[in-house]
Amino acid sequence: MERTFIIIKPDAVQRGLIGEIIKRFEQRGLRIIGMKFMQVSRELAEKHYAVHKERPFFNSLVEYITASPVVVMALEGTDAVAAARNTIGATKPTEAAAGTIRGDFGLEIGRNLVHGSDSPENGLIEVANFFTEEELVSWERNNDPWIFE
Ligand code: IDP
Ligand code: MG
Repeated sequence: MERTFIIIKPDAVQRGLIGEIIKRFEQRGLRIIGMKFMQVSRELAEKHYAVHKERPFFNSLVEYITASPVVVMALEGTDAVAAARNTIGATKPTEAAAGTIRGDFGLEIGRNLVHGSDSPENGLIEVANFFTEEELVSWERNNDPWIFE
């Protein structure tokens, strides 16, 4: 089953949106296999956002993601990467569709509330960057057959 990695970013945590955001992934049918509340170190932030290292916003991005605690999640499901990104919405919140997390709660690209992996390969890499194997739980939900055909 495909995996994706989610960060409920500092702005969403500060704004009391943790439950609201978890709810949306849960109701989408994605299965939580890992979740924790944590402070991201500068080192881990730079690793996570390494592809953006040369971008002008890299420093502010690292500042943003390390500014206060986050909730990280590993999710599993059918096309989990695409499903999660559709639930999150476009990178620029003013361009994100209403009904998405960014479209419902955000205005600025540097305060866009949530991270979601952009490919199945990166989903696996990012989950491994933030979780140990012992922190991930392999389990079956009773309603899995009613969500995964
Ligand atoms: P994504 O989060 O939708 O996958 P990416 O292009 O991977 O978007 O960018 C990673 C994060 O970097 C974005 O979520 C946003 O927080 C930040 N970001 C992207 N582009 C800009 C920009 O032009 N200015 C400031 N921050 C940006
Ligand atoms: Mg991205």
